[in-house]
Amino acid sequence: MPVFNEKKTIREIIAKVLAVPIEKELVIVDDASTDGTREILKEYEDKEGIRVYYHEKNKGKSGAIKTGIPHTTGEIISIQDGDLETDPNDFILLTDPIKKGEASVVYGSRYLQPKEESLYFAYKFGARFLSVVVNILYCQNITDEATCYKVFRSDILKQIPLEYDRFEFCPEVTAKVSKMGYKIKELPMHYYPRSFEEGKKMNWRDGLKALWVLIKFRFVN
Ligand SMILES: Nc1nc2c(ncn2[C@@H]2O[C@H](COP(=O)(O)OP(=O)(O)OP(=O)(O)O)[C@@H](O)[C@H]2O)c(=O)[nH]1
Ligand SMILES: [Mg+2]
Repeated sequence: MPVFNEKKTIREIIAKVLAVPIEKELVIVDDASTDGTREILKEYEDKEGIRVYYHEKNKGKSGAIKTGIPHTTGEIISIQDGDLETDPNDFILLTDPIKKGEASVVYGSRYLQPKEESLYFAYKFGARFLSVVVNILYCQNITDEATCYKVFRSDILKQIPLEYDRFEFCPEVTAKVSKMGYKIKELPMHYYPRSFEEGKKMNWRDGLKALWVLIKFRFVN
């Protein structure tokens, strides 16, 4: 769980993750939060099943994920954001194909659920457009490249050298698992989008950067 300034939601999302009836550990990386999140996380340091790590300087979502990955011990790794946009109960469905050996990489898609929701048109358009780019450049068949529910067999994720630090985790990991030859399986996930007022921080520049990263890794190793 990469976390940056999520004091309003951090307690609730941790409780929700812990309540999911599957065997798990929660590795939290605080990305040098300045809003009091860090102080809240201190309370969780000794709690069973949770480990907390802290960045001294803010790096970005990918940077926090990179710090967390080597500290995981399970057979499956999923990213979980520190906000309340997702429902951790979806992990039951999303981990199932990996447990059964039917897939190695599973993405939750916000666009495969019957009640599709996205607060801002530009985000939806951007996510769909980036998915089409992935499908063309990397021969995948996905609808939601930017989803935060990306679930991996952990040996695969641990092999991937991640270069970027900010929001490039999604395009970089998608490009790299594709180049390793893995077919991404998509399943529906719940999604409760938050607004900028509620703390959303991504913007159109992150979308352009994602496009650039997808094109770059198609042609460069
Ligand atoms: N914006 C931002 N988020 C960070 C950073 N470091 C870690 N994060 C965490 O990364 C996650 C995603 O950030 P969000 O701002 O929710 O981004 P989003 O627009 O919902 O995009 P998604 O990645 O699709 O969830 C959250 O859990 C953040 O707390 C950082 O430096 N900036
Ligand atoms: Mg979010």
